[in-house]
Amino acid sequence: MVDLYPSRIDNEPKIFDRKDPVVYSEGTDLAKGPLNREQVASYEKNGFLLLKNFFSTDEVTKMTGELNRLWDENRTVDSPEVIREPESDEIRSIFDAHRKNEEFNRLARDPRLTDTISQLLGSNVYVNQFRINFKPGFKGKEFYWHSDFETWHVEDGMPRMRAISCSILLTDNHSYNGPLMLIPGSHNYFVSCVGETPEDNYKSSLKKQELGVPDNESLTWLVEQGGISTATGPAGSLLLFECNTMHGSNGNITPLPRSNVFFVYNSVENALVEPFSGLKPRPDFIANRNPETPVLTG
Ligand code: AKG
Repeated sequence: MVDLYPSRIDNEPKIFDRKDPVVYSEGTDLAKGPLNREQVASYEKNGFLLLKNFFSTDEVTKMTGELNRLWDENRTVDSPEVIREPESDEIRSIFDAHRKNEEFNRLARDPRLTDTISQLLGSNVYVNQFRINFKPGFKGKEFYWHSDFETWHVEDGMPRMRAISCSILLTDNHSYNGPLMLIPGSHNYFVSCVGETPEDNYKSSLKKQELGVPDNESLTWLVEQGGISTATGPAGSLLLFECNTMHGSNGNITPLPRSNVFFVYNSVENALVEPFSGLKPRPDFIANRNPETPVLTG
């Protein structure tokens, strides 16, 4: 397959124009919702959309209960799905919990999410990845700037930009406890990064990403074009962001934890192929290579 978005190949970083639509539905399919015209236009322009108070207080209480349970259960568990902070044993992320946890499994199939993503991606969708990012008070470390698509393309073989992350805020995300920062409009450009991907890069990159991150000049250019937005809001808010939107977050030195869950939905028409790095694919708990067992819509 032709590599439309080559990265980690050249010695010099480059910026390419996006070659894919941002919103795939058209006409009556697009108009039937759930998002209204203004919301779709805002998502298309900025590469993300924040829907404050999307989930009810009861729903947030249930999800938070599960989150705390997963945190306690995995505190000392040595499992590949549980990623720890680079300089401590605190949990940084838990992957794939939606396959075993009833509440997150139900949520992954919630039509309020899947219908919205199908509306934007113009097809049925499946869960390509699920992760919880804990950012505990005092100790939660940063996530450096990156486009998820760059990694998913190079390391997982995602062919086109046709995937969306749904991030559910499970604690209040303030300007000061490490909320997600996004560069509006950055989804329209692909930053081709430098560096060669080693085998099993994910074992270090999920703790601290050093490859597949943009160079300072490209990042400065993107920020000059679009500025920086922060996705702040109360627990229960929903952030949708396009797979190529440049984003990152600072560490959390406040006492207030910041925990968010992420469902990544991919179009069934964009199933993963061989990684463009030429290396073996990352494990299934990071990238689902089997859309036939979808969490689906229609
Ligand atoms: C990632 O997990 O790839 C992120 O960029 C999340 C950053 C965050 O949780 O602040």
